[in-house]
Amino acid sequence: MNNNAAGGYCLATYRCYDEKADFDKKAQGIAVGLTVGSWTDLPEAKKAAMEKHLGRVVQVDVHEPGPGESASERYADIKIAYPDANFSRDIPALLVTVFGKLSMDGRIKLVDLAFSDRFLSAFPGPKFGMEGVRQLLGVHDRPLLMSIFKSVIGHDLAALREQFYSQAAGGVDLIKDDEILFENPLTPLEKRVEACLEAARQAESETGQKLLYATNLTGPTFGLLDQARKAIGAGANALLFNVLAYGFDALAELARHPDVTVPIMAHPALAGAYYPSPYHGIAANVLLGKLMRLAGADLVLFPSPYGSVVMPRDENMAIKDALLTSDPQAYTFAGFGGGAAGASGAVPLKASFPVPSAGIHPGLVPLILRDFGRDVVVNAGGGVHGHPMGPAAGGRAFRQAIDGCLAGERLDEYAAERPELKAALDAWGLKQ
Ligand code: 1AE
Repeated sequence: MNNNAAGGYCLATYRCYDEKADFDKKAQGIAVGLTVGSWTDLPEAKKAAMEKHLGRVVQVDVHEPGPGESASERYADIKIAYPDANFSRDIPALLVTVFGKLSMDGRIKLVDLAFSDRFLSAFPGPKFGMEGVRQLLGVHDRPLLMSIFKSVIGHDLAALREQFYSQAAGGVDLIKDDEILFENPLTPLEKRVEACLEAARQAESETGQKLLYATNLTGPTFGLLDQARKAIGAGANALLFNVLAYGFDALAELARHPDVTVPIMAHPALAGAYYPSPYHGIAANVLLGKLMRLAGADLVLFPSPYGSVVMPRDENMAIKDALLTSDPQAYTFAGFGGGAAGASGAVPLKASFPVPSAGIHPGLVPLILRDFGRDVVVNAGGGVHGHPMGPAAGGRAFRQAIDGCLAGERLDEYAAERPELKAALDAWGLKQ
């Protein structure tokens, strides 16, 4: 199938550092080098034929270092439009085009992407999205709470089941596998799902609360779909997936497959190899925001600005915006005849649930809700399991913290009559 017929252009924005470069020339070099290869040397007749494949420089914004800034801080924000005609409508083709060889060529970082309507239309995005996950759980009016399995390697099914139940009993909405739990003889996928779902049913019968269990989808890439079918056949109602270890296309193929009938939760393992440097890699809002949503993640985990693995707050808010926005301008580039941005009037992708994670404890809930509002999953491993009164109390402490914040209360006062929350605040402190 020819799926790369001419349409619009996808727009890549780079921040490029160089002490002396002529950034206009550099931008032209990228636009030509990553598309038709050479331009000025082409005969006129050839130029006419190649024009539709030529990259276009859209903008070059130079930042000259000010007083007190080092010359090495000289940079330009460069926007280049790449014709859809050059690449098939999949994320690997797009990434290799806009940042393949270029990613290794000096101090340059891919800081944003916008897509032609035509490119976007090849991606169904999240099958459930944030609202779909809420519907499965029947919870619409508050942030969700997720707990992470901890200490799972080397444990058998009975131990896993017990750990699942103790988390579930505290009133969490979701439980996810640890991302380092792979196929293993003690807790093989189908048996693990059966044991955990049985514990979930027991907890549900006691708490009246629905629960999703995201089991870790692992193994060789070509076997992932069969593994997903097995997990779902055994009753799995969500999947966890280490997207960056496999590539965005693996997620996209799973998410769009009709047999994958449960939400997919994207884990950010390996993301630190891509986003933290100001000079290299792919910015967090692209990596953990736009591309995760485009590829179909229903929930996306990423470090928060407040926990044990810290990401700057502005980067965090940019991920949140990328996952939630319905503004077509954020995703669509309509230049050079690419068609109206979001002809439908909104980003044609369901929103993905943001899940700021790592080192989260109940005393951080006020900050999470301040920054994310209700559209967030509060997620913790150690903050549930390490609670001084046990994991069930850990879950309850989080739920109390969420309720207290939604009621507009100060958590130190709200905790006075709630021993679980009080114990958590005594153990880990409070930031509000
Ligand atoms: C950013 C990913 C967080 C994660 O997967 C994880 O396991 C967190 O555990 P805790 O909450 O830091 O114990």
